[in-house]
Amino acid sequence: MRYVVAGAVLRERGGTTELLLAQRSYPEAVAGLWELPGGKAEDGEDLADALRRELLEELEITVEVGAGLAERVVLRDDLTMLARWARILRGTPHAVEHRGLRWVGPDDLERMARTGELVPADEVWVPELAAVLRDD
Ligand code: 9L3
Ligand code: MG
Repeated sequence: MRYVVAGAVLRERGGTTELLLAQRSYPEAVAGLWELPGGKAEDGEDLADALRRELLEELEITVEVGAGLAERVVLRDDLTMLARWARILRGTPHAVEHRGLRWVGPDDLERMARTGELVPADEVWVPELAAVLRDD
């Protein structure tokens, strides 16, 4: 089994919590849609290490990786995706591979889910993400 690990990167802004979304530039089917950034772990690679590596490559940020979100997503028979909470330790996110980046609150996130602006595979996380964004 291979794993894709995605980061639910949070920041605090003026007493509210925001989530980092990244706009995919490929493949064609999902180009323009927004996702939790991340990518495939190498065989045998620790999943937290894989997420730190992917976010450094894709966004030029160093993150602290926290707990996992509840849901896992089966992408293919041999490929499962999971998400971990993360916070930036160093750097400012830059869209190295993505078309764009944005920080969203719970209302933005839910609106984007309703209007089909999120990558379909990531929609399962919206209730948990929105709940934490409202709670914090
Ligand atoms: N994927 C879906 N949602 C995400 C991420 C990071 C990835 N939040 C899917 C898209 C690709 C596969 O996982 O089919 C590998 O991701 P990447 O290496 O192209 O980012
Ligand atoms: Mg990626």
